Amino acid sequence: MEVSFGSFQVAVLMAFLFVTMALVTIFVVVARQSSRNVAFETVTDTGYRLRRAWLAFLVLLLGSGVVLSLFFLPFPGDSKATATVNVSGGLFYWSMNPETIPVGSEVSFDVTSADVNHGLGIYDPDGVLMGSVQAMPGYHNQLDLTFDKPGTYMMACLEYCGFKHHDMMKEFEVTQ
Ligand SMILES: [Cu+2]
Repeated sequence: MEVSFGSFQVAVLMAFLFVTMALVTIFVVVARQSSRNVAFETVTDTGYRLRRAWLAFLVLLLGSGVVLSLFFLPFPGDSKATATVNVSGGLFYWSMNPETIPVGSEVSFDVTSADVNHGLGIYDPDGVLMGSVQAMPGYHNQLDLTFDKPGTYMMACLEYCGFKHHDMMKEFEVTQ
C-alpha cells in the first residue's frame, strides 16, 4: 500500500512535533527546578506578575475585538430593502402580504403576531434556513433577506406556541 502525504498533513505533523517538543522542554525545565528551594514570596510575585500580564492581554484582545466588531453590526436604518412584506403569525397560521416575491428582491419582512409569541423561520427551496426573527404581539420586528433564486420557499414556526405549532408552515413563491 502506498502512503502519500499532502501539505496539510505535513503541516499538522510539524505543529504536533512543535507542541510535543515545547511540552517536553517545559516538563524538563520544571523537573530540574523542582528540587530548588524558592521563597514563597518569589513564587507568588511571579504568579501575580503573570496574572497581571495575562489580564492586560485579555483586556486588550477582547476590548479591540468588541471595538472592531462594532463596524460589522447591522444597525436599523442600514436596510437596503426594496420591498416590504408584512407577516403576521397566529394560532396556527402565517399570513403574508404580498403573497409572492419577485426574484432578485431585497425584502424587509415586517413581522408581528396576532396572539402569542411565535418564531418566524424562512427556508429556501433546498430547505436551508435563511433567517429567523421573533413574531411578538404588539411589536414589529424586521428581517432583511435577499431572494436570488426562484422557487417554493417556506415559513415555519420555530417557537413552540401550542398544540398545533407543527402546523404553522406556509409555502410562498419567489417568481421570475
Ligand atoms: Cu409555534
